[in-house]
Amino acid sequence: MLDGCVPWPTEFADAYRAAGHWAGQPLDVLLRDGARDHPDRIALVDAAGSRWSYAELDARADRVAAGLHGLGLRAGDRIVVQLPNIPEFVVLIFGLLRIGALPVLALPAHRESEIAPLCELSEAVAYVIADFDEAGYDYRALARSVRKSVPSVEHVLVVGDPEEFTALPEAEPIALAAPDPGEVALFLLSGGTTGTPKLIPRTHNDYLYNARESARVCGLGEHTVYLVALPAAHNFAFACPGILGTFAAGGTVVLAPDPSPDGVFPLIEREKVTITAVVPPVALLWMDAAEFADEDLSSLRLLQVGGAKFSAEPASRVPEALGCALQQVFGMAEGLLNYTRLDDPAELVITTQGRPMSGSDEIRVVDEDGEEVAPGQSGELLTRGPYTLRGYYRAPEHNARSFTPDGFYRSGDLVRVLPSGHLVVEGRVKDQINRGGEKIPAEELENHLLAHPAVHDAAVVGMADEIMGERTCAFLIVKGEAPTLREVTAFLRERGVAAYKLPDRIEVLDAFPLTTVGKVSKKALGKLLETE
Ligand code: OOB
Repeated sequence: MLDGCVPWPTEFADAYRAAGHWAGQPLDVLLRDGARDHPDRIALVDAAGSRWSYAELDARADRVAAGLHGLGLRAGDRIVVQLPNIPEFVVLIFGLLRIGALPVLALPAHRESEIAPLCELSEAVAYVIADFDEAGYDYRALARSVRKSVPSVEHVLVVGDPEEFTALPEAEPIALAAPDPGEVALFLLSGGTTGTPKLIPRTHNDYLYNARESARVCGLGEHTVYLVALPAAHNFAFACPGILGTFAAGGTVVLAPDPSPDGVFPLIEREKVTITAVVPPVALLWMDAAEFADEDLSSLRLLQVGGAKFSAEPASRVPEALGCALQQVFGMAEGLLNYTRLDDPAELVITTQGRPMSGSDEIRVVDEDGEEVAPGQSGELLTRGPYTLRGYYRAPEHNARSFTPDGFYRSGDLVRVLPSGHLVVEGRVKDQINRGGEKIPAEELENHLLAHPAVHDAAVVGMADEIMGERTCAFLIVKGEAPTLREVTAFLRERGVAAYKLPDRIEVLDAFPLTTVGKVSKKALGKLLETE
């Protein structure tokens, strides 16, 4: 495996192959096979209504692959991709897979403080952006500063007006060697808990299994019309089953620019969408909006909800409010996926976050000492399996903490396992805030806050919120006059911090409560918010 990655031990790799999980094919077969078996079927539709058949998409991916090769991109090169939900995202990913170059999937919301470290860590040779996003943000300005601070970035490729940069290149298709299926195909971003980004290597074998098995578990088929409402680059929308799973099933992918009911409902009606995936706050919004909507949503069969805990009460209202079934999904970019099944009793679908996708997923629930808890008791979820990473990219010290010696990933999630094998997520032990599915590593935000001249110390915690699940509160110890929330967020924006990571509230204290070993007690800080 690529230098800086941790491979599965041989006996595990052999077992996953023997079980048929690892097919020994490049991820790219998802499009190649579709173009061969049903060339004229529609693979992709954008918000404006443009359509590409499997054959057309395949041909365009070949042309982009040749164009990228012509620019000098080669197998093993890392390319940071930051695109909205546009057809070029799909074309580019397959183009990169065909030359064996490795996409690093950033989110459209990321800004300089996320993109620059990402380019640095991956030693990216290229950075791909759109000219503008829906709200008019100009990514070329971001690219200018990234290029200045990260010398490895030779090419900035732009979908739209490139200005001084390069347009996404296309050329006559060329013959290219197929990549080794055991190798890394792409990198996903971890939600993270530390001050620096973590990259998750996903191999052809493991991600192909992730997509195909998700498609099977979620009942996808050739009549599936999957709506991409979340960012396409997020694992959930990309491969759980998402875009890749829909291609695996020979269905149609429809791209929505954003998840607002105004944007999405007309698309559901126009394209007769059958399935989509959202985070809990979006599900709540859709349920409220559906009551007054004129659009016909009756094509919708399944709403997948995940990324953060979806409470039982709204979960129970989904079928009535949206006229479709609910599936709860508890997943992570690191690998493990839990799905409630289509034939599960309603009680399990409403009150659990699903059970592991694969029979080869191994689950352990442990207490603070790492000892397995009694069945049904709550503890930290550890996992190992055919599509769960064995280590983050180039992060040996972090890996020593995030994995057990026998290769289990420490998820940082508190769960309890029911006799049926279904998991209930009860909380978390990792220092991260989950703001409606968007993950904020506490340490990273604290480091940015500490850079403010009036901040002596900072500790961020989540505060319960009915819609978002959690919002972010920054506790500060200040030097001199305390800054206002407005000043703090303006300062963070100036530093290039993504908008979703900005604190919703600040509280100034004289001192932080400490634990018995003298660390800042986030538990006690959380209690301060509860007792209001
Ligand atoms: C998904 O992936 P990530 O990498 O953005 O975040 C993973 C973390 C989990 O460790 C857990 O803390 C939280 O997000 N989470 C949930 C959850 N789904 C994810 N917490 C409670 N209930 C749920 N249903 O978020 C992700 C990846 C693939 C599919 C779905 C979600």
